[in-house]
Amino acid sequence: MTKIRGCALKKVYTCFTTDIIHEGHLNIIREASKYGKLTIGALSDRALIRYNRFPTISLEERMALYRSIEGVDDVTVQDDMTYDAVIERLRPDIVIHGDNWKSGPEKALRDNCIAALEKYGGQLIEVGYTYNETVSKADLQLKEKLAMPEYRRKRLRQLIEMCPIVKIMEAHSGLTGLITEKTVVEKNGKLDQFDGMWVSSLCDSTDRGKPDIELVDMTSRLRTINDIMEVTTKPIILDGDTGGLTEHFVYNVRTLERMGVSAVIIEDKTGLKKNSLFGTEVSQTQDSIENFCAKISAGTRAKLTDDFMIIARIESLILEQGMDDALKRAYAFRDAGADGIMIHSRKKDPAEIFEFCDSFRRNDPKTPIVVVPTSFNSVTEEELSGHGVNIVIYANQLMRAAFPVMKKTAEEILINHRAYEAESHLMPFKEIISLIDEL
Ligand code: SPV
Ligand code: MG
Repeated sequence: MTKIRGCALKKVYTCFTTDIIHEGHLNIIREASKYGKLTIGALSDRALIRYNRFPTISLEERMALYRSIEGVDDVTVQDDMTYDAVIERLRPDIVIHGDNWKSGPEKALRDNCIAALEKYGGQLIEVGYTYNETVSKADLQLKEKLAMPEYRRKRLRQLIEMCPIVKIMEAHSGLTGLITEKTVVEKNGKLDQFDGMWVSSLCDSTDRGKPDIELVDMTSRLRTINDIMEVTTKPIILDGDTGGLTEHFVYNVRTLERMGVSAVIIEDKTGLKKNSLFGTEVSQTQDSIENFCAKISAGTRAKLTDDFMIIARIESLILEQGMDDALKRAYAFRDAGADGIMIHSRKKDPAEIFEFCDSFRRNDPKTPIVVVPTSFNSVTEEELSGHGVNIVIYANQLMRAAFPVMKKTAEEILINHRAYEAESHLMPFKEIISLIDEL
């Protein structure tokens, strides 16, 4: 306990994960100061990201904001979303928290907090969470801010700086965008979620019942992006196929950048593009280094911000042109202005991806590396990060997950002449629409 002017004041602690202060926070502070001397923990950027509260102001600004509130005695950094370390360090008599963490993934954080307090007889006090129109509006405004192009666009670069590996999930519609935006899991007391969305040419085409041969035009692709943007805040990487004609690519760079897309990945193929997962089973032509560099440079010149990234995708391993060719292209594309390199493979084993990354990283410690482990799917994010990968894209799993159940359901209804038998593997619509926000 802390002694001030002869009287014993209890040490009270609470953690804030917010960029704005509303009535709900003020209520917690009011309650907390009744018990003693209040320290607020400002959750670190890295932990905020996993907590679905992407920061719109810096940690220093958040700390200054918390410090300025009446009733706050001290502000410290809480590095991790779990409480044990900060509780051990500060040994507060009381931790104050809203009562909105008793169920769902956040319950693990509550359990962790209680266990840490129990070690020395500390106490958890939970105050009723303030649900009212002003608080909901403030939460919504913060979310809307994150959806604005200038915030969304730069978020990928910020994530690359902040995370050991950025995890991107495929989305091809508003609904799959919402799944990517909102899915949170708890494992070993930590929360986790995806960092952003990949708008795949394969899934965008397949969703329209079309082949993945650059047949779905940019106007349609932009509509998919817009559908996703309407309901999400996380950054978007567009699969830009070959980038098309350089003369068209520069206009598309401008459009994507203006919309708030964070990156476009273009692949070094020319002529009729086929999906890489076909490899050499179909005829595909790799572009020359010179031509592709010219396309990258033109795109780079067209960009208006440093936030937007043009990432060059190398198809040498897919087209069996060898590791040396892949590496030669990587350095050439980087020197032409590419903001990142995507290396692709359709081998089951990640060995050639590791070899590429290790060689590239020996000469270039910084340029972001992107991989798409569809074929080499046994590889873990930790292993990829250990070989210098910055972004992992799960390029088609949501679509492949939905398809078998849709097909089975259609067959069952046809066989049974009713929907009853299919019901057991269908989600009630009430549950699906719980994802959809109401204004
Ligand atoms: C896509 O998702 O459309 C891709 C990745 O380009 S792959 O299908 O692996 O080529
Ligand atoms: Mg594609």
